[in-house]
Amino acid sequence: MDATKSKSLRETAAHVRLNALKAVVSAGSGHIGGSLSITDILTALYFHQMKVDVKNPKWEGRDRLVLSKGHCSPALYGVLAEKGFFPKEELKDFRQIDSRLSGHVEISVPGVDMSTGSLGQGLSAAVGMALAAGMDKVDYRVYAIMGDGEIEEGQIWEAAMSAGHYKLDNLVAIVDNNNLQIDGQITDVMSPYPIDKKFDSFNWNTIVIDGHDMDQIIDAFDQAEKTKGKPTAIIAKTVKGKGVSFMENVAGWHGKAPDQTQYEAAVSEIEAYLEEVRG
Ligand SMILES: Cc1ncc(C[n+]2csc(CCOP(=O)(O)OP(=O)(O)O)c2C)c(N)n1
Ligand SMILES: [Mg+2]
Repeated sequence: MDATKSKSLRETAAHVRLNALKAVVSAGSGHIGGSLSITDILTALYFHQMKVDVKNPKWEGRDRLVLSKGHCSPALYGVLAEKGFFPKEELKDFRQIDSRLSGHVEISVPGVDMSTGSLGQGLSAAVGMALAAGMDKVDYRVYAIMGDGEIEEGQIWEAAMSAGHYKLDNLVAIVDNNNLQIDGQITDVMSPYPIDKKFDSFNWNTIVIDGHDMDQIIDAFDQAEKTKGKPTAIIAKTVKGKGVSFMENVAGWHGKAPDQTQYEAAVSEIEAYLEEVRG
């Protein structure tokens, strides 16, 4: 990928981080840690990889995304608003009683392909969509993002088995490997390691990347597209809370909103980063 494109994606990701923070601080609640760990991946998907049409969100030929870790709606709503699926001003109404932007991801929001929030189910939905593409003879790709704690759920592995069995090469699963779940380190709760070998054994193509490096993210999507006869699993090594130093790798920021002072500190840090990227 050329340097200008990579720079522009990094700038966009910073704006998406600001959007996610805005939503969570306005609501006074929400899942910011795991939102910041997938922001770079979501930005690469919506601003580079996926075929979507903001004017026609339900276009049959669009690529689909299932955010299986549906508690991270601030990141998905943040990227969809940045892309223009709905006005950015709506983010301040996140989690309000009359808002369509609820705490977990809802299909009623323009640009959303699947309602999620009950962990463990999203990959099964994505497998169904990927199978449907073949049956309907429509050429689209399906992306599913799961948490590394989430993959402790058994249903994920039934879905993995069926995707391997049906050779769903239009399906890409991304594991947000931030090493933390709600109660702490994934290795202390129920280790899913080695994640790549598990997908490999279900007949998947597996790629391990740094989930904050735009070039590696885009490269992995390219490799997935070139892989025939197998689905691809991208194990993305990430940092929970990425981009806001005091939130990084701290389990306590899983589902907590910053107060006003913390919010302002987070915004200044991201704005300083933006300046740095712009040069
Ligand atoms: C079936 C189900 N069980 C429990 C929860 C509550 N819950 C929400 S987030 C979370 C932790 C998920 O950890 P991980 O998948 O690693 O997410 P991330 O680190 O990306 O936030 C839990 C247990 C849920 N949403 N669904
Ligand atoms: Mg996690």
